[in-house]
Amino acid sequence: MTQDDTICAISTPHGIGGIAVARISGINAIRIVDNVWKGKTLKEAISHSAHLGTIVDEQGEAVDQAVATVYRAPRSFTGEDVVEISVHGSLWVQRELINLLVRQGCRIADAGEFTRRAFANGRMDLAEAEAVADVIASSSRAAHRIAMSQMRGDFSRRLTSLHDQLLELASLLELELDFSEEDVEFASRQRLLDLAQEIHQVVSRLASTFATGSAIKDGIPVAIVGETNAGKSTLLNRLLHEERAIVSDIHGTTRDTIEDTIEIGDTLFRFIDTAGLRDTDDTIESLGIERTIQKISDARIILWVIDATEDTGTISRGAQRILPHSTDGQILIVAINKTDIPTANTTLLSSALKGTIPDDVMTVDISAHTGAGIDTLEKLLTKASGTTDITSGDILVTNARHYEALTRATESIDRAIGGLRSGLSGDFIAQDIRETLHHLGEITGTITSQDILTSIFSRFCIGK
Ligand SMILES: Nc1nc2c(ncn2[C@@H]2O[C@H](COP(=O)(O)OP(=O)(O)OP(=O)(O)O)[C@@H](O)[C@H]2O)c(=O)[nH]1
Ligand SMILES: [Mg+2]
Repeated sequence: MTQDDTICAISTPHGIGGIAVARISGINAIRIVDNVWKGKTLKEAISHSAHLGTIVDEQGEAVDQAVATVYRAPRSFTGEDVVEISVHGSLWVQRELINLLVRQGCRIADAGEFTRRAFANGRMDLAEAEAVADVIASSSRAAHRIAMSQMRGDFSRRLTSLHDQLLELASLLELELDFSEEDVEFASRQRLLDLAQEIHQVVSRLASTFATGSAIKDGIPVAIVGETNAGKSTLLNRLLHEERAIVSDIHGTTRDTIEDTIEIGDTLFRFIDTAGLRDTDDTIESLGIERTIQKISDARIILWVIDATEDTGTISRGAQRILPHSTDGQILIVAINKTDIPTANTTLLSSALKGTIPDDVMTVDISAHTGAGIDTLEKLLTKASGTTDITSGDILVTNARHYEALTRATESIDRAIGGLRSGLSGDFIAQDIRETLHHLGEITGTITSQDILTSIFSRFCIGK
């Protein structure tokens, strides 16, 4: 991949639309477009100006009326000369325009190549570039909010400031090593320790936001669990507003897990319907129940569905089967279902529940069949997701690559702190600090191999 050539691609989704936008970036962008353009000469156009004209082929035949917007280097998305051409969104026009541009000397862009150029030209750092992909992929307001804050550079600024402070102290420490015979101390050990501890705190806190951050991005996993026939699949269908899972009065209808996402309020949830929990000799059903248990452990929210027409034995059985698999960070919500049936023991079951589960567990009476109580359940889910507590200034880590780098940075700064406390010699400490700097740099892209860049940008779509 070189930067000397001029690249082009359709940046709008593939298909027919009102308009389609082609993006051209590179040293010859403006000259190439002028060759296929009848209207104001773009070479003379000022940056950030839009012009109405006609795209014409080599024979002078009009391809389409179009608007060309000119951005001059370095004040463009990529940092190079960029022209964006809006044409009518016919597939033929789009194809013809790209063919024309290629015949005039453009190369079709690789996936993510525009953003890669923006990174290479210092228009954004790596974390910001990755956030562009997240903004495009965001499917809920909460996910969008996190991606936007990252694209604006909040996360990067935080890291860069830590990086710079640490670099300064590492340099002092290394200077000291050059004067080792003279036994001087340029870098105050106390200042170094204070800073290392501050960095440890910030970096480990950032790493700890990953569980929430990635759940918000991919959908908060909610495992719908309970005994067979409790109405789990009916509830899944109700929450998703579609007949996603098979419902029947036969116990053990659901064998495998079924999951799908839906946005409730600002938050994307991933609801997972599971095989009902009961004692069984059936091999397939047992495998399904094993999966249920796995889903209980992986979920952020456990939604325990109880059939209100059952006696209180259902509560002790359910508690024994579900609670041992849940962990500290998870939230339990209990839904007493089938309240529309006259024989429902709602009050009896509620009081039996009180003796079994902690007081702060949220419970709600519902009918998955009629929809009663579903509003309340949705409110409880939103509350349990924790997304309402997030404000726009909060930084949440959503990217597995960043999480890994932060975890490694935490480990190396931890070693540096240990070394400082035990009065270890400066060169060992400097080594651990360098390592921390390396991991922080991996996130913003100050230290990144070409292979990593290629793998990151290849996940983008063409035209981005
Ligand atoms: N009246 C009434 N019937 C319900 C309600 N929810 C579910 N049912 C019925 O209860 C039966 C079992 O529902 P399912 O949703 O298949 O139950 P499940 O928990 O998924 O059962 P398994 O897949 O076997 O674990 C079906 O006949 C549903 O129509 C409800 O709120 N009210
Ligand atoms: Mg089911």
